[in-house]
Amino acid sequence: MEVEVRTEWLSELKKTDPEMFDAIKKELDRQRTGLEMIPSENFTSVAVMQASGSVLTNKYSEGYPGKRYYGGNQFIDLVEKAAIERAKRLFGVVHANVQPYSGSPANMAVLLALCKPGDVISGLNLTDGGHLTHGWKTSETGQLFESVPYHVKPDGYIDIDEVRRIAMERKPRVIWVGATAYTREFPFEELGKIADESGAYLVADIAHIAGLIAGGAHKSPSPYVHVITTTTHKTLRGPRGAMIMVTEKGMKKDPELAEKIDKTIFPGLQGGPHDHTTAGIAIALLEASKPEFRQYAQQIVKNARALADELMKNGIKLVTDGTDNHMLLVDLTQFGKGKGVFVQDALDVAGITVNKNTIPNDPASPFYPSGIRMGTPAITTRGMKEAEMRTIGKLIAEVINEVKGYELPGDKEARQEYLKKFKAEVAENKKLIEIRQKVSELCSHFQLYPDINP
Ligand code: DSN
Repeated sequence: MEVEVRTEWLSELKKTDPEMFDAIKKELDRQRTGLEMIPSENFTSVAVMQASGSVLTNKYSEGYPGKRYYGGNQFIDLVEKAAIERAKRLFGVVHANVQPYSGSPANMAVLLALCKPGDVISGLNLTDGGHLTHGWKTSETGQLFESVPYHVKPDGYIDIDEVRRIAMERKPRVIWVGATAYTREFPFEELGKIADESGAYLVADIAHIAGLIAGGAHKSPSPYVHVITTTTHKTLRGPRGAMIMVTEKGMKKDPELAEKIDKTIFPGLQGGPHDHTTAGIAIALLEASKPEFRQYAQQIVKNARALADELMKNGIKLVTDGTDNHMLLVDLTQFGKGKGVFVQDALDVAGITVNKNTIPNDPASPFYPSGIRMGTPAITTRGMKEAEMRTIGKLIAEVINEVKGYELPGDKEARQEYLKKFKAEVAENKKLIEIRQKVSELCSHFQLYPDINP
C-alpha cells in the first residue's frame, strides 16, 4: 500500500488539541500493534483518509448533482457523479444513491420508500445472524413495520423453506437477504424466485460482503434482487458511509423506484450529504475496481478458510463448520453457555480484537452470548496470508482454553462482581501476556501506515 508522509497534518492537530492528538495517536498504536479481527472493520488507504479529511467537509449541498439547493456546488457535483458512476459500474446496477450517512439510515430509507407503516417485512432473525435494521424488535424497523423473521436451520444455513412459507402465507412487502453474522454464501437466486412468486421486493444488504462481491469472491445479488444496500467501510475498505442501489430488475418492477429512494433519503430523512465521505467512497470504489483488489478479496476468503481449519484442528467448534466468506462464528457452547464475554476480554488482553456474538439458538442472552465473531478483512489488508492464519488460529485456541473454565453466575449482582474479578485476573495472566508479545511481534512484520509518524 502506497502511503504519504502526513506529519504536517498531525503536527497541526498536536498544536490545536493535544488531547485529541493523544487519543488518535494511541488508537493508531493500538491498530498497529494488535490483530484487528472484527469482521466489519478494515484499514482504508491513505488516499481515502485524505479525501475524508479534506475541504469537502466545509460544503452544504442538499439535493443531487445538477439539482442543488445552494450555490457553489459545481465541484461537489463532480465528486458525487463520479461516486455514482463508479458504484453503478462496479456492482452492475442502474441507479446508486451515495448519500446515506450509514447503513442503518440506508436500510430505514429503503423500508420507508417501499412500505407503509404496519406492512409486513421479513429478514433473518437477529440472534440467527440477522441485522437489527431488518426488523428486530428494538429497532424502529421492527416497530413501524410488522416483522416476521426467518431463521437458520440446525446446520446453521438459511432456512429457505421457511422463507418461502412466510413469503406465501404472510406476503411480506420486503424480504431482506443479508446479515451481520452469517458465514455462508447468500442464496440470492433462490430468494429472488421466492420474491417473484410472492410479489415481494427483495432487498440485499451486502454491507459485510460488498468488497467480496466487487472482487469476485462472492456471487453478486444484482441479477436477482430489486434493491441493494451496503455500508462502504467493511470489506469494501472505504470511509464510514453507505449506498443504496437499484437493479435493472428493481426498475422493471417499479419504474419509479430510484426516484422514490432518492426522495426518501433527501428531503425525507437526511439533510446535506457528507461530501468528504462521498469523495472517500468514490476513491474506495476506484480502488475496488483494480486487479489488486480482486486478489485482496480472494485472499480474505482464503485466509478465513485457513483460520477456520486451524481453529477446528485445535478443537474449536464453528457454526456451519467453516466459512465461505470473510467471517467465522465460533460456537463456545462445548465449554458452557454465555462464554463470549470471557473470550472477548481475554483476546483483548492478548491483543486480538474480536466481538462476542450470539450464535443460532444461543442458550444465553444477547448481552452474554455464547459465541465469538471474527474476520480476516483487516489483517488481510496488512498483507497476512495463510501461514499467519495458522499461527493466529493456534493463539486464539490457546486463549479460549485459558479462560474456558470461567462461569457466569446466574445472579445479576454476583455477575458484576465476578466479571470485575475476571478482568483483573486476565489483565495479569502470564499466558495471555506472553501471547500478547507474540501478537506484537507478528504485527511488527506487517506494518500499518508506516509513513504516518505522529
Ligand atoms: N456493526 C456492524 C457489524 O459489526 O456487523 C453491523 O451494523
